Amino acid sequence: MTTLLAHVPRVEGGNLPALLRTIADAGNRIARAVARAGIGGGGLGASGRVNIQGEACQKLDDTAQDIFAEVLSSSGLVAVMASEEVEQPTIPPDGARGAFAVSFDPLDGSSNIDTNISIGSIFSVLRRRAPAPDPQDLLRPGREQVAAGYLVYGPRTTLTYSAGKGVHTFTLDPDLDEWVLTHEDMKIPARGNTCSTNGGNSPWWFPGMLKFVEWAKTVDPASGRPYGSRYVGSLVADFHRTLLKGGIFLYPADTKDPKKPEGKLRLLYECSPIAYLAEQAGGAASTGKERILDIVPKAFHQRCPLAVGSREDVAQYDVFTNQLG
Ligand code: AHM
Ligand code: MG
Repeated sequence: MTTLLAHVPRVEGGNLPALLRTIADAGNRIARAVARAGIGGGGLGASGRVNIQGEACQKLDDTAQDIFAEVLSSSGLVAVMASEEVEQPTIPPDGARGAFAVSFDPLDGSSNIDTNISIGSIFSVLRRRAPAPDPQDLLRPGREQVAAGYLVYGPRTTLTYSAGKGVHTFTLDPDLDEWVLTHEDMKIPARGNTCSTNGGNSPWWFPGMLKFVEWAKTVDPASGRPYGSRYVGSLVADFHRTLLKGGIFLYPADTKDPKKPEGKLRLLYECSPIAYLAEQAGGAASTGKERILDIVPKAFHQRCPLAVGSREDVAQYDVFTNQLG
């Protein structure tokens, strides 16, 4: 059996297989917490904490954050880490030994937690560049990632990762408590027939986005339109479907909230790792104007418009946004 440790390629200067194994262990623990939530009256609902984004945190957000922070801090592999749930990046006690700068969203799709819909964790890995652990090391374009991936806590617990040599998925065997390689060298179809977006935001969309969704709904059998509509509201689940079946996921910039002119999703630990996986699978990821992986981050919790999936669908979206804004 191919183990995760044996499957992850080595990189110079740091033990990447061990880091991925550490993240998989965190995912295994979070999956158990997710599966047990509600039993005995605990685990579900809001924790009372409000995060840096002004969002009400769920109890499982806090649990997942604690697990990720604990395993990464004690791994000896991490120099600095940023989380959706923590305002400033943190440096583990032995960060000076760490070869990697890691950004993560410990529990993505929080609004779905209480309804037993698939949720997950997302991570992005950069090589440490600074001589000493330095939060600024995290503010580098996504094309510099040495690995990225996500876990899905759904009907199955899966870990999908890339370390620059394709995209692969391991599935947790609950009987053996082992990660089993189930999908190797995954490729996104060049074109799909699904459009995934929160249509409730359409009153605030820009003309290019409105045009694309109208295009996707237009009857044109020759090009497989109209596209079907699928939207879970958990990025990990929506992207995983897109990876397997093709199509496009969109969370565009809009005018809904002047405090969020770039849409909702965050660059460091949502858009950038998902874009890396998409490109590794032969797909594309764009803001509508530029490649996600070329954006140089200015802030740890920076937001970013995202169009990701089949390369021909993303290219069509880029055409409309460049023409119409
Ligand atoms: P979260 O990290 O707080 O859960 O927020 C990110 C999630 C994504 O998983 C998903 O794509 C998006 O928010 C859904 O947002 P909306 O409810 O506005 O459609
Ligand atoms: Mg998220």
